[in-house]
Amino acid sequence: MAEALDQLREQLNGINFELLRLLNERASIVREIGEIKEKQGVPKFDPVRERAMLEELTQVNPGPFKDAEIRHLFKEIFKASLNLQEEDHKQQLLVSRKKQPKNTVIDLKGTCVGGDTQVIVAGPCSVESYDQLRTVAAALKQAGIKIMRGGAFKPRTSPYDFQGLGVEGLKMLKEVADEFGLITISEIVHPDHMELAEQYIDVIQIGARNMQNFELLKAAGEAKIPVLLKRGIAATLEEFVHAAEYIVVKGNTKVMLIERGIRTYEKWTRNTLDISAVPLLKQETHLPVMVDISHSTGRKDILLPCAKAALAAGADGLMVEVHPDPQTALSDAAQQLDIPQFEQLWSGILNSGLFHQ
Ligand code: PRE
Ligand code: MN
Repeated sequence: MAEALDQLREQLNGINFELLRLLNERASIVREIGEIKEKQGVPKFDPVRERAMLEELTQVNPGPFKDAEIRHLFKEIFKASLNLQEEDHKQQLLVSRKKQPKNTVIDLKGTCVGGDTQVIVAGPCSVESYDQLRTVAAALKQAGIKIMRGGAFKPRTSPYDFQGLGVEGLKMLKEVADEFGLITISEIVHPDHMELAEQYIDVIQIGARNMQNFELLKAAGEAKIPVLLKRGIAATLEEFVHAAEYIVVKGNTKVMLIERGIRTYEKWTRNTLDISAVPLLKQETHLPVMVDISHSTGRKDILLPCAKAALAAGADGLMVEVHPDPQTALSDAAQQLDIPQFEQLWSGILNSGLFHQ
């Protein structure tokens, strides 16, 4: 008995190998057909041809497989064959790893993002005063941190909330950054403001609410300085990656992505930090990927574990909001760290062994 079973299995093994060989031989021919169809500009999917083949096969089917099973099996083969043809000619996005296997590394005045080292971007939610900016800038400088954020144009949920200092805010950022030798990031909300950005800041941020503002993305694609693109509050990774493509296709290849939490039913955090976005974006694109631990959580008490998770997942950088006196902040008061809290977070990050400078 046992011997018969072994023998039958041995026979099946042989058939499996034969089927495997035949399936792949078929696939090679399918590929050649795909090439011809591509040249002729005709659709790869040919339901008439598929139906004709199924008809022929069921007509000569000797069993024991029923016609329905033969149809099912061959439909799977056709589906896989079609996938192969489409895969061969799929237009690869410029931002995709398939198009460019090597990481894009962005050099910000000597500080590289997307290479072997990580960066941290810190600063207030909004630019409010020279005093405020100088206090933060001094703390960053002291900590050896090079990149400062600060919002001048604030797209707020309510029109009655503080809307930012506008151009004045950008000028203040530049003055203080020059004084302390820092690199600056600030959000731009209007396509006409790209030259203004080039004049006063080092990196243009496109905010979450504008991730699919296509005219703004196109304008950022024509700008001469790098862009930090935030993931929209309800954007899929597919939409996020395509938003980045809008910028890159216009010629600006210096794009960094930043996961900033997505809207879910969870209320204990402001948004839900989608950690899986980090390895997925690193895998599917060649762009630097950062994580905004402040806006994703909206809290101050879980920043270190979230920062560690982001770094462990492969993030190229972190963003965190810091304000000299968060209670009086004109925006995002609840989530901004004061300077001692920030210093504590920073030493936790440095001691984690996950941050390489
Ligand atoms: C093939 C693949 C996809 C089409 O939908 C129909 C048939 C197949 O696998 O047999 C091959 C093919 O492209 C073709 O015969 O035109
Ligand atoms: Mn903010």
